[in-house]
Amino acid sequence: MAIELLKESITDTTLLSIVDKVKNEERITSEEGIYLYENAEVSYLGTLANFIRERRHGNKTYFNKNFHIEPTNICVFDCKFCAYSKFLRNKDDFDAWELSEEEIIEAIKAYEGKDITEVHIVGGVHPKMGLEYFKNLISKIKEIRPDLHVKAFTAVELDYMARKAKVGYEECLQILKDAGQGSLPGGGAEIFDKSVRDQICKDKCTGEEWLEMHEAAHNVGMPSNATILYGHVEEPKHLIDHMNRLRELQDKTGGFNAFIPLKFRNGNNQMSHIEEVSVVEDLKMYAIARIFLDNFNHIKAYWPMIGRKTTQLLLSFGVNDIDGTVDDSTKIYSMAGVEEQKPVMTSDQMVALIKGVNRQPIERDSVYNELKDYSEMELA
Ligand code: V47
Ligand code: SF4
Repeated sequence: MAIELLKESITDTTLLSIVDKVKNEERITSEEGIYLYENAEVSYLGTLANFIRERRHGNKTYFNKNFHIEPTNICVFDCKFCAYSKFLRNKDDFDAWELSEEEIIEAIKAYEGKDITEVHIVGGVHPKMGLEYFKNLISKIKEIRPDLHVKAFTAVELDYMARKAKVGYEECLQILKDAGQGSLPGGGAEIFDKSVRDQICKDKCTGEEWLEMHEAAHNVGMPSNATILYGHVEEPKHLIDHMNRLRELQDKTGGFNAFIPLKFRNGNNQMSHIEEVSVVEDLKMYAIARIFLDNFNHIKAYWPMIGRKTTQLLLSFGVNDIDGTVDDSTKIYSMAGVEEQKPVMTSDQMVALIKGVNRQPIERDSVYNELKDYSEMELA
């Protein structure tokens, strides 16, 4: 077994004891997590992460059929890493948009008859689009497509909505849930540590508020995802602190579905002077996430962001989910410099990507019920 061979090839006692912990399904500590970032080579991390991935999921690799709607790219906040920062854009810019309710409904209707299972709604934090607007919007979407799972709004958008409507987090979420919202995406988390947040996104909700919002969502019965933004000014201790806080909340609520590392991209933002990290750092980030987050069932690579080739590699570094077919109106990544300018993959292409590295493609719904096994599907 690869993990036994790994033990034979290393002498470092801390790394050896981490192998034993992983084998025995024991949790690693934060100190050990930092030690991995600073001392473990990528093949060691890959072997351990892949061992955990295959113990949990075998070869199964999940994807879903979804599309994105981004109501606006106007934002009241100034995140230094984001092309939508209020310092870079205002509503009169030629490329600013704010979709009306009718336009969003039209976008939903355009998918009528297509076997899409999820719509992901997320965007800039617009000063005028509030709780009432989004409650009505979700109700209308569900009237047209009762079958569609609505995954919507980062904790940052929700925090702003709740404050403006002068309601508590749970009340805000209950209103949206009653309107038909199914879950929360994981955005807005960035890095929870205050000293990093002060440098990269000082004026939006704090790390503590992000966690509080997700706890409230789990309390009202809405599952959620969690993200981390890596590869900028943070250090290993901040990455581990971030994941540790998530691990603690997951122990308490069990409400997280997936963890999604997001690589910082340096196009069109106020941190463009920072060089993007290499693919080796990507592999390390995902592998350590898989090793550290022992109570998260799924580690997801968001392929429009990280690219198709790295996504294939990551399927051997802890990742078991690659998100959706993503017929995408999201510009947040294309503006930040990612290669995928209009990220769409058909389910055939998703299947080919997964089969290309000898994994088993499984279509899932938004809460990870298996819908279809594509193993036997002949590729065109
Ligand atoms: O919070 C913005 C990120 C996030 C940049 O839950 C950037 O299934 C890198 O969270 N470089 C929003 N990242 C998107 C998000 C998401 C995406 C896909 C799936 C799910 C899910 C959630 O986008 C923001 C921020 O961290 N972001 N600008 C940038 N330059
Ligand atoms: Fe606004 Fe979100 Fe971009 Fe921050 S990351 S500027 S909150 S859209």
